[in-house]
Formats: sequence, structure tokens, C-alpha cells
Amino acid sequence: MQTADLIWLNGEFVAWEDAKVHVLTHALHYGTGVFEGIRAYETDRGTAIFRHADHLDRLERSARFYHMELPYTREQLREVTHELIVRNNLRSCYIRPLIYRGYGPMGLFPLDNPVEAMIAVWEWGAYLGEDGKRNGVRAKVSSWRRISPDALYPHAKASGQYLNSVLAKIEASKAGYDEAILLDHNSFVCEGTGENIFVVKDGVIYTPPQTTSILDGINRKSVIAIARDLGFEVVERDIARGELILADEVFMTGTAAELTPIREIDDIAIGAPGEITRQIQQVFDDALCGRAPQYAEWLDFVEVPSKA
Ligand code: PPE
Repeated sequence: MQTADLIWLNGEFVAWEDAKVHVLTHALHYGTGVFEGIRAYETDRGTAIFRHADHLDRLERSARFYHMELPYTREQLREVTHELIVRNNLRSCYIRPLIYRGYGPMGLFPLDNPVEAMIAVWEWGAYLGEDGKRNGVRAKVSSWRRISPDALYPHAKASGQYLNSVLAKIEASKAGYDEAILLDHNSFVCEGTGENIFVVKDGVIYTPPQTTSILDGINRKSVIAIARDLGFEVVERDIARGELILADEVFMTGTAAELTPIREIDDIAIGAPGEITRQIQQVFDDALCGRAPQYAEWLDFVEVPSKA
């Protein structure tokens, strides 16, 4: 991975290679952490963090599910993120805040362990490849179901929950696909390992509703808003597996993956990225990079990094 100079750890800026934890850190054993994936883009007016406030809100909500209180206010986390980007001299980057149960008593009762915080930033290119973003990726419906709401909170972005995505990702990758699509506990289409999913049929855009165990993606929300502003009908409803194959266009959204079209599912061609996918992707990219004034409110501008 592309490293940076500094990581923010529990209130201090430390060298990348010194950002360490004790091996008995609670989260390392039991997955008791919550995190965010955020991106900052270079715009004409400097570096801007996309929907920063929404990500910090979700971080706080994820922490609540697991009985953690953020050890810093959202405003403090926002400000140190700005400082971290500036001090690392980055113009665009991925931002990874993690709130986790630290070193303390072992065992599953976590509430006596300290709640710690870190933020890392680094340059991260196209998650499913530049070619994937342009020409679409090949996906496989996973044999693994998305975590069900009676076992965990699918709405939380919590570290331990990602073992589900890890299994699906390994399976898809070993079978030669770029990404997995997970069904939910009712066999409806849910999402990718780290992306929400959209299906286009006869000019209408469909995406699974929040009741389908999805993570409520911030890019999902952005793309729904953009699509509606472009005049498309967007319907949130259950999607049967077969509808993926019947679709005219399929695409995924996520912070890391941005908007990535899917060109093939389970070895059946969906086709090259379609007209509607393209149109939305264009406006979405413009919004991320500050070229869409109608979405300027989504940008949290960072002080321009000095070249000194
Ligand atoms: N579902 C899951 C399971 C998920 O992890 C993500 C983000 C999304 C949907 C889309 O959410 P949003 O980014 O708010 O639109 N996945 C993050 C983690 C990726 C990783 O490999 O780590 C991300 O995209 O940052």
C-alpha cells in the first residue's frame, strides 16, 4: 500500500511506522471496533472531503450499536482529519478513522476496556481497478449470505462484521471474479463486499431497501439523489437474484469503489456499461471532484496543503 508520513492515534500525530497497539487489544481479538471509509478529492478550490459530516455521523451511530462513546467529538475528529491531510501533504486520499476497544481485560465483556481512536490517510487508487471503473467488473453471487439482522446490526460499520465480506471476497477472487454479490437472509440481492448495488431495467433504477441488511451507503444516497435530479425514477425494493441477469445495467457504489459498473454476473454478460450508468457516473464524478455546483454542500474543504 501507499504509505503516508503521519497517523493520528489517540490525540497525537505519530510516524506511520510507530502507530502501534498492544497485541491484547480487545478489537484485535473480538472485532470490537467501528470504522469509516471516506475519500478526499482534489478540486479547483483545493482538497475537499466528500460528505465528511455524514461519515462522522455514521461512525457515531456505529459506535452506539456497540455501546461505545466516541472519545472525541465529531468536530474534533473533523479538525484532526483536516490537519492530518495537510501535514501529510496529500491532495487526494482515502481516510480511515477507527474507534476501537483497546488493551484491558480479556474476555467478551468489553465495557471496561478503553475506547481508542485512530485516523489514517493514504493515497488509494480505483478499488476495483481503473479498467473496472471504465469497462465494468465481473461479479459472482456469493455462497455466503450477508450477515442477518438477527445476528448482528447490518447497519453498523463494525470491524468484526467484515469477516462476512472477507469470506465472500476470498471465494469470489479464488474463483476468478472481481467482486462478490451477497444475498440477504431472505435470498434477495443485498450488496457487494464493500459496495451497494443498483439494477437498471427499462429506464427505472432499483436498489435494495434498508430493511435488506445493507449498509446504508453514503454514496448510495448520493447516487439516488443524483439519479432523481437527472429525472430517473429510483425504486427501493427487494430484488430477486434473477433480476440481476434480466437487468439492462448493473452498478455498484461505495467510497472505495466509487461508481463501478458490473458487466458480467455468474458468467452471464450484462453488457458494457450502459447509458444510464454512464450518465450517473459522470455527474457523480463531477460531484466528488467539486465540478457540480448543485452538490457543493457535500464538500468539506481542507486548507490547501503547503508544498514546503
Ligand atoms: N456496503 C458495505 C458492506 C461497505 O463496506 C461499504 C463501504 C458500502 C456498502 C458502501 O458505503 P459507502 O462507502 O458509505 O457508500 N465500504 C468501505 C470499505 C472498503 C474496504 O475495503 O475497506 C469503503 O468503501 O470505504
